[in-house]
This record gives sequence, structure tokens and C-alpha cells, in this order.
Amino acid sequence: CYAATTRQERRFPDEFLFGTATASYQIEGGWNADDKGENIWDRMTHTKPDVIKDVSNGDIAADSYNNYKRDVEMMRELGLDAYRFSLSWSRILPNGLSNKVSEAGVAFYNNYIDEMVKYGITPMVTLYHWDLPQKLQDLGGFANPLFPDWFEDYARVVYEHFGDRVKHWITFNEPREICYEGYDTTTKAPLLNATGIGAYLCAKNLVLAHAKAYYAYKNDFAPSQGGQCGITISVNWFPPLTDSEEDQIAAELYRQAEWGIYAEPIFSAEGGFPKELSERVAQMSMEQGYPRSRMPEFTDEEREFVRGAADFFGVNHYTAFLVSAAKDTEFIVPSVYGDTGAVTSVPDEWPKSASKWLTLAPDSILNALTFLNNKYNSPVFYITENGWSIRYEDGLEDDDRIRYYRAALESVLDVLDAGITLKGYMAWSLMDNFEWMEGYTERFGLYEVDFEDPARTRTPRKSAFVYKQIIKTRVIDHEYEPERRTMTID
Ligand code: GBH
Repeated sequence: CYAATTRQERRFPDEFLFGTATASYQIEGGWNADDKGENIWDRMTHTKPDVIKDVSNGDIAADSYNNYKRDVEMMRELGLDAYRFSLSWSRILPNGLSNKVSEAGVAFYNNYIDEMVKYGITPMVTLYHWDLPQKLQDLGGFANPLFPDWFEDYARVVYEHFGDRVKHWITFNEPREICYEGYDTTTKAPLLNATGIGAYLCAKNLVLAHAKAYYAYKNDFAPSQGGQCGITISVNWFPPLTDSEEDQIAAELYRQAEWGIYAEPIFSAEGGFPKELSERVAQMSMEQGYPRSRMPEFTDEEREFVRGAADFFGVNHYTAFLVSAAKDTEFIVPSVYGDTGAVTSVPDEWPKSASKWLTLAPDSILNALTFLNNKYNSPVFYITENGWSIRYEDGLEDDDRIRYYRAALESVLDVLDAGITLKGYMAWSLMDNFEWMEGYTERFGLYEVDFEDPARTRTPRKSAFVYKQIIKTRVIDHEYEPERRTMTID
């Protein structure tokens, strides 16, 4: 059947890192194990359970706190080169501050990391994937000007304990989801809803915190530990709906609001917030009667400090949206997307997942990475998430997901062919997990997890066998049909 394949075989380089990704709150459970402190997801799901679609929470989740050996066994079954996971800040520092380090928390991650390293799997560690210690939130969280110091202190504890084995560090997962969804709206904890204000305030403190953690690593740990430190930003592809000038301007402003306010300060030559958007926010703020722009400024010193503070650009990429100029430009209530004057749409013909925001958009990885590569002078990239959701009822035959991964990985090969420095690809996700506001209703796992079963049994879906085959052979065989569905460790 190989002979039937007429397309030229394109290979992934041997050193290209194939992995999967997860996040602490989504998989670990053990929400109050040992001396773990409360975080903002514990607080929100316990006090406002109705905000989660199925009124569930991550108290137990996939129970990786107790199943970590099985997790690593799955990584071995898939033949992963790397595994991206995140650390729960309040598991390591129960009060958020670094005067008290939890021995149990450190031991858990030591065990997890040791188990991976034992089998030659490269750990890629995210310091923050949305689970802020509640005590820090009580002080304003990302809005507190001391936030960058708290984050640096936490980062130093983490580098000290795990940096002997971890050589890939990601400070933050998805600043937009932290700042826009958490602070500007009510689509993530802590549901702050400070519309048109919260995201910009958070963005500035977040990039400062990132830079502090980056320089702490670079100056005090990298010389002896020899690793890399970057940040992961969600970058979907946002082309203009038409090539009219207004749609093109709208698309550019939209990209600046989506990811530019987080990427530009770190990766652009000039530093600071994106120019066109900041001018527009300043102008609109004035019209709306504010004494100053809702978007804070960087001092020259801050701008210089943040600019260039990354060894790599982690990209979480899932989909694309077409952008057009909004007809009605009167935005009475200030908001980030009101500031852009743009709206998005998705063509009917793009296949739909179980998540309302996620469709299969053609060539979106190539388009997004080409754009970033040109804009930011060819940084090193990792795709730190990419994946597709189904429903639990869809079971193990996830052919839609297989189609998605094959298309995505063809696009990855296009990126490599274009000479862009992309060093790895992490599929979201190793297993089903707590999908934030959607609870357990949307399933992203290569392995299904039975959340009714106290043992949280994990079972490989069809896509797991296909991904395994791609990793092993380093080629995408579109004809490959896994027949005998028994997982083994090869
Ligand atoms: C990633 O975010 C996250 O890093 C990961 O934790 C998550 O499990 C994974 O994706 C799958 O969702 O419902 O219209 O309000 C991807 C970016 C941003 C996509 C928030 C969903 C909600 C849109 N996500 N968005 S909506």
C-alpha cells in the first residue's frame, strides 16, 4: 500500500521533538493533597460551580497526582520524544510566596520528571498554566505591580529544584487567555470582567514577570544548567475576509489585540505594545472620557528590559478566523475587541469540532508561522499545543481528529520546507482532561479517560495509534489504518 502513495515522502528530522501537552489543573486532581494551597480554579469551581458547563471541577480530574506512572507509560507507548506539562504554583508554594516550599509538592514533580527522564522523554515545563494561588489573587493577582517579583521568586524555586533535569522552560501559557479571558471578561477564573481595562493592565505585568523570570534563568541558572526559556502565546491565523483596505486594517488591529500585545513587547525589534492598537486605544479612551489611555505605557527602561527576553517562541495554534471591519464603530462599553473595530467569521465549509471556536482551517499553521517568522526576525519556534475536540459519546473512533492531525502535520512539514526554525510539536492532549469552562464535555485526548471510574482508566483512541506511527516513521502515511488496536511499548 506504500506504492499507492504517489506524493513525495517528506520526513520529519530525527531531532524534531514530537510530544503531547497537558496542564496541572486539567489533569492532576489532588486539589488539597498534603499542604497544597488553594488556587483560583479551586476557589471558582467550589464557590460558583454553575459557571462550569457540566458543574464539574478539577478536584480529581484525571488524577495524575496518583497516576503519574501510567501517564509516563502512555508517553512510552506513543514513543514521545518530549512531554509538555505545567506546575501548580500553589502545590509548590502553598501561600504563593517563596518563604514556604512544600516538600510534598516538590516530591510529586520530582517523581513525575524522574519517571520521564528514566525513559528518555524530554520534559518541557510550563511554570504557569492558569492556576494562580488564591492568596495572590486576593492581592489583585496579575494586576498587582508586585506580581512580576512574586513570579520571579516562584520561578527561582522551580529552577533550583528541577533545573538539573528540565532544559525547556515556558514561563506562561497563553497570556491572552490569562489576561483577556480572566481579567477583561468572565470566560476564565478569576471572572474579573474589567472590560477594556483588565487585559491591558494584566498584559503589561505579565510580560514584565516573564522577563524577570527569563533573566533570573539566563543569568543565574542557564550558565550551569544549560537550558532554554521562552513563553507560549496562542496564535491562531487571522486573515482579512476580503482584500479591501478596511478589512486589512481590521485584521491587523485584531491580531495586535489577540496576540500582538503579548508578543510585540518581547519579540519585536522596538519593544512595547503594538503601535496602531495603542494609538487607537488612546484615542478611544479619550473619546470615552478617561483621563488617560486604558492601555498602560512602558517606561523606556521596562521596554528595553522586556524586548528580546526569550530563547524561543512557543505557539499554541488551533484554528483560523476571517476578520472584517465592523459596520458599527460606536462602542459605548469599552472592550478589547471594541478597540479593534473588527469582527470575525468562519466559512461554513471548514469542518467543525466539538468546541464552538475550533474548526479545521486549511494551511493555518504555515500561514501563522510564516507571518510570525517575518514579523519577528526568525525566532526559534515550538508548537506547544495543537489539537481537536470530540465528545465522550464519540468514543474511540476519532477519525475527525486523525484528519485534523494529518492536515496539521502536513502544514508543519510546509513550515520546515520554508526554512522556518520549528523544533517541535506538542499535540493537545495526551489524555482527556478538565476543559475549563466546558468541564468534561469536550474531549481533546489521544487517550480517553473514564471520569466515572475511580481508577480514571485511560484507553488509547484510534488517533493515538496514528500519532505513534507518525512519530516512529517520521512520515505521514495518509493510508495508514491501525488494525490491531493493542498498545505496546516498542
Ligand atoms: C488551549 O487554549 C489551552 O492552553 C488548553 O488549556 C486548553 O485545554 C486547550 O486550548 C483546548 O481548549 O468558548 O468561544 O469563549 C486554546 C485557546 C482560548 C480556545 C479560549 C478556547 C474559548 C473560546 N482557547 N477559547 S469561547
